[in-house]
Amino acid sequence: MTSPLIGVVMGSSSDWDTMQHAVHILQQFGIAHEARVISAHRMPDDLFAYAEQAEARGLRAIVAGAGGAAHLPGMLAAKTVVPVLGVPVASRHLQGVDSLHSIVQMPKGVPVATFAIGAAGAANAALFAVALLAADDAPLRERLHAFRAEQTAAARAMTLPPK
Ligand code: RP5
Repeated sequence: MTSPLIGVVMGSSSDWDTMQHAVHILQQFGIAHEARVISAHRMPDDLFAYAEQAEARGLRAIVAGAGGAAHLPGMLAAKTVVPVLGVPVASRHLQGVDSLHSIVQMPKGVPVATFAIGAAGAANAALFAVALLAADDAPLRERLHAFRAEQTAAARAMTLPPK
């Protein structure tokens, strides 16, 4: 079995609807990855263990999604130098603005790269992880160029309803 290069973690199985978009991108690019639920406040010891082992396990980035008082990405980043890409999951009461502020407002010294709320953020976090890996993987970089070219072609082919 190939060792995962990218970890996708989330605070609850209820985050899967959002975080599956990150996993789909990694599958599309054929990136070895793993997906796990690690709740910062319900499984703090597991969070610490995951972060402490991430570097030795060969993880190159961790995509971490959580909602509400979303401390999972920040606490992972506090315990590892592996880049953490944070995805704010839309919450029921504040629609993810709480998650976004919790993740993006890291104090100086421990960065979390923060993406958009919801599915777009999850997909973009995974695409960013692919770009990180592509820095020293020429075939992967070619696939990333092809992915962008497909999007360009699709946008150019867009039509609007007649007047
Ligand atoms: C956070 O609380 C999770 O990331 C999730 O977004 C939110 C709600 O979790 P559940 O109550 O659905 O398990 O920890």
